[in-house]
Amino acid sequence: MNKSFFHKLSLIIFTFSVLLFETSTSSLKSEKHDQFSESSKSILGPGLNLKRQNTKSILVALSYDGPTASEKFESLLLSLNSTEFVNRTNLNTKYSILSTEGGSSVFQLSISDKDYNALENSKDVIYVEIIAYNSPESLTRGTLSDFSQELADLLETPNEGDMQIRPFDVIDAQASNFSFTNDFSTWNYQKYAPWQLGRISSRNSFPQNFAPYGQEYYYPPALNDVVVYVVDSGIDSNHSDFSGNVRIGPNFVSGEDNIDYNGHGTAMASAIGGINNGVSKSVKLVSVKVLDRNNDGATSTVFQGLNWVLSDKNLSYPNTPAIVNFSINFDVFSPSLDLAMKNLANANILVISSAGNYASDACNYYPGSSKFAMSVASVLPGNDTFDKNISDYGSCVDILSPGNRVFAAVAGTANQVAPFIGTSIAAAIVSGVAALELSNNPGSTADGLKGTILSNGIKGVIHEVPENTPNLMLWTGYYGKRSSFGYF
Ligand SMILES: *[C@@H]1O[C@H](CO)[C@@H](O)[C@H](O)[C@H]1NC(C)=O
Ligand SMILES: *[C@@H]1O[C@H](CO)[C@@H](O)[C@H](O)[C@H]1NC(C)=O
Ligand SMILES: *[C@@H]1O[C@H](CO)[C@@H](O)[C@H](O)[C@H]1NC(C)=O
Ligand SMILES: *[C@@H]1O[C@H](CO)[C@@H](O)[C@H](O)[C@H]1NC(C)=O
Ligand SMILES: *[C@@H]1O[C@H](CO)[C@@H](O)[C@H](O)[C@H]1NC(C)=O
Ligand SMILES: *[C@@H]1O[C@H](CO)[C@@H](O)[C@H](O)[C@H]1NC(C)=O
Ligand SMILES: *[C@@H]1O[C@H](CO)[C@@H](O)[C@H](O)[C@H]1NC(C)=O
Ligand SMILES: *[C@H]1O[C@H](CO)[C@@H](O)[C@H](O)[C@H]1NC(C)=O
Repeated sequence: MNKSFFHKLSLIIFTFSVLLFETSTSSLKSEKHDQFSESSKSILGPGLNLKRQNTKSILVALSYDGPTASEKFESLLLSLNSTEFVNRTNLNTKYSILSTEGGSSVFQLSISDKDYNALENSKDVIYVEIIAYNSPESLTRGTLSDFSQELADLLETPNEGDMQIRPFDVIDAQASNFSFTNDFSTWNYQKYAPWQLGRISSRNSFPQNFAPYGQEYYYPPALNDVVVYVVDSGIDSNHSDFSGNVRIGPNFVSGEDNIDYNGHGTAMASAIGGINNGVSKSVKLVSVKVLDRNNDGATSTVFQGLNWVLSDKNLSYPNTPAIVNFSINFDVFSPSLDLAMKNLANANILVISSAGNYASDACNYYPGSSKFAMSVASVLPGNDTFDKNISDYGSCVDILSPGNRVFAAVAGTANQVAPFIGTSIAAAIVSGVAALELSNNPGSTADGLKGTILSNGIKGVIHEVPENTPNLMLWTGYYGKRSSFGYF
């Protein structure tokens, strides 16, 4: 990406982590993706590298800021009276500084059990956290035959009403309070759009329309630039779904180059801002790589990625509101990530999170359960039914969005797409809508943005929504004419 590209950004979105927006010229956005896998919670990643049985890799946060932080930390280590930390001259080789932000400093080091216990009880320590490898829920890859089989079934038992191309002239009009113009003649139109885009730009569903690219997508003109940071496994910017709107940012994964070997980040970015598959086609996506080829990320790596986003935003767009797309779900609470989330909230950055792919109570996972996050659960294609096989549910869910067999780009290919399954891609779609609103209302606060998306959700149309879960379907506000639907 050349520099002028960035100077024009007005919004920034991260997929894994953060979406920021800015007010004036161009928009850049990126998203993170989520993934699911029942077996992937708290996987011990290949990089954990425990040196000895009784040694832990930890993060330590101190309530010190600024240049004295290292000094304070070193004297803390010396006060442990450990054979490991006897020597002030080489002490600085024993740890690294991850952050001196938000009134605290965070250090990473390896430490024995005994020293760990002593450290935990030290004065001035805010928290000590053992570094865990966390897998976001994996995105499952579906196949096109999932759709064609449905289609074949339909063709065998044709239902005239379902198969015809119908004029969509009866409009269930209802004004939204999105900041978009409701002169729909100025909106953009994508024929042969994937189902997820057809669904969010209509108040009505298209019953039994399983055609992969058989719907129409209407979306408002972008007035300001939006930037999305996709804090994820990277983005394959060479894929044809991206047209130069991707900036490859930093890579925090050691031992891997800055390529998306997993495909999660690329799918997220595509669902947010891909030319063919994305909700907000003019956003700029910034890749922040924190997940490895197995889609694992250490708490420390994720923490660094989120902090980088904060400082990059501060540096480049100090007065720009932002959104963070946090598609990674953890089954353990992490104090350092909580701190990062709090810093994002303080910076007026909305965090959009997947509810989780465990088909259980979203309140048991983080950050979906966090009050900082807007949490997204998943809806099936074709029949407006809650994805009860996979999606987390419950009172911690804020909104429902397409999350099963959502079409997005496949990393490592020139132009392949695939249907992806998981609440992270449902969250990516919400991020795309957030980016659309920001593009038209760059001054929106994080709370205002969340309020706008929630107040325009369609109530009560999704079937089989579990108890205590809001029956609220994502909607972009389009209620203009459609030419037709049902191209198979
Ligand atoms: C370290 O040794 C000093 C001096 O013997 C003692 O005052 C202090 O309590 C010891 N600290 C720990 C953590 O054992
Ligand atoms: C302490 O530092 C000195 C000078 O770098 C070194 O020679 C010595 O081996 C160190 N001692 C320990 C216990 O690390
Ligand atoms: C894009 O393709 C080029 C040439 O094959 C390669 O060097 C580069 O790493 C690719 N970029 C990404 C982000 O994968
Ligand atoms: C943001 O930038 C300002 C001014 O450059 C600086 O004082 C502040 O510490 C920065 N904050 C963060 C979180 O980087
Ligand atoms: C909805 O469609 C899915 C396929 O996408 C199917 O598995 C499910 O049984 C359907 N549910 C209902 C209630 O029709
Ligand atoms: C849900 O699980 C059931 C039982 O395994 C399966 O028959 C059905 O196809 C699944 N539905 C979807 C939409 O994946
Ligand atoms: C739309 O209405 C909701 C609920 O009253 C509010 O939170 C939000 O700020 C409004 N959005 C706009 C753009 O006016
Ligand atoms: C946030 O990440 C989730 C996946 O974890 C993704 O589904 C969602 O779209 C992202 N939202 C934003 C605003 O980037």
